[in-house]
Amino acid sequence: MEDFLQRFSLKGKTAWITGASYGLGLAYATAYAQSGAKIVFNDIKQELVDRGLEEYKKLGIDAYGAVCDVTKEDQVQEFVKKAEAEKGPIDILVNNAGIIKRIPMHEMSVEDWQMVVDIDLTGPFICSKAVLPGMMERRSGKIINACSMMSEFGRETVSAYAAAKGGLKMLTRNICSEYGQYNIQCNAIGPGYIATPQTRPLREKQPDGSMHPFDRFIRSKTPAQRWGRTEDLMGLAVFLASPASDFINGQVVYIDGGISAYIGQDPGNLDPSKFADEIEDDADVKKEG
Ligand code: NAP
Ligand code: GCO
Repeated sequence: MEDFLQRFSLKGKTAWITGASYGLGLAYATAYAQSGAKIVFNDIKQELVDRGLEEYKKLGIDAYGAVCDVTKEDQVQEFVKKAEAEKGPIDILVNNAGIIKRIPMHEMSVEDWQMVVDIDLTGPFICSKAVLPGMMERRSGKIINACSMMSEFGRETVSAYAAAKGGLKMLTRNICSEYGQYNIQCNAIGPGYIATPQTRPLREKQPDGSMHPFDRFIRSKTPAQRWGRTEDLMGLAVFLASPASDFINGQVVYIDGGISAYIGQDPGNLDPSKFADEIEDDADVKKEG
């Protein structure tokens, strides 16, 4: 029998992670590079791509990066053509790019709703459609979608995001159903609450120095009583991109510190002195609330 651990290797593969200048995308790309893959990534503006290239260079990763808006099919098709010319056929796609808008639904504009759905749901459709023909021809491919707790649960102010991430769960299942016959696996990572720029507004200290109410709330719902760290997700990302997961298809794998299994406790019972330290990368990246 082959060396079992080789099944977790990405040696000789090319991985495209969308929106990977920082945050979870940067973590996935770093894990993939350290597992042997070549890296291509896009982001929405040149300054982010430049930031990403700088980060990858510091990590010793020779990545290809370019500006590409995942909601624009012409930009995506052009990106794939150039990226594959640089780094070879794309074997692994991680539909990571995403945004959230936290606005009460009755106050949310159609434009804001549409922007979230376009990026978080239509973007993965457009990017997956761009790489599927090559994967079908080679009879091999991995598509990994960025689902969320909001693929299963709702909460106030995130209607567009929850609808998009719920839809992304079903798109994951449908790509599995339609392309499994070509040895293409489509699964999703379902992170809990992870310390990145996207969630920083939910953790920031109050003007009086006290904990953000949501910070206290989410720790009372997490058995580990801590936010996730980007490195907590790297192992699962590599597993779902590797031959070791070839018989897993159409699944959302939740990596949430136990939130989805736990009814939670009274936030007032928490003892902040017992909290594990938060490690938040990308502190220079600012995000709206
Ligand atoms: P993030 O910090 O906001 O990073 C998302 C990246 O995608 C940013 O670089 C962003 O650029 C880029 N992007 C946005 N719109 C784009 C577009 N149209 N085309 C190309 N790139 C675009 O998010 P994150 O926390 O790393 O999360 C990454 C993914 O995981 C997202 O899909 C998110 O919904 C999902 N997720 C996150 C968590 C969490 O707790 N952090 C949990 C579950 C799921 P800008 O800087 O311009 O926005
Ligand atoms: C929010 C958060 C969440 C996380 C993540 C949870 O406002 O509730 O931003 O949506 O980003 O999706 O899994």
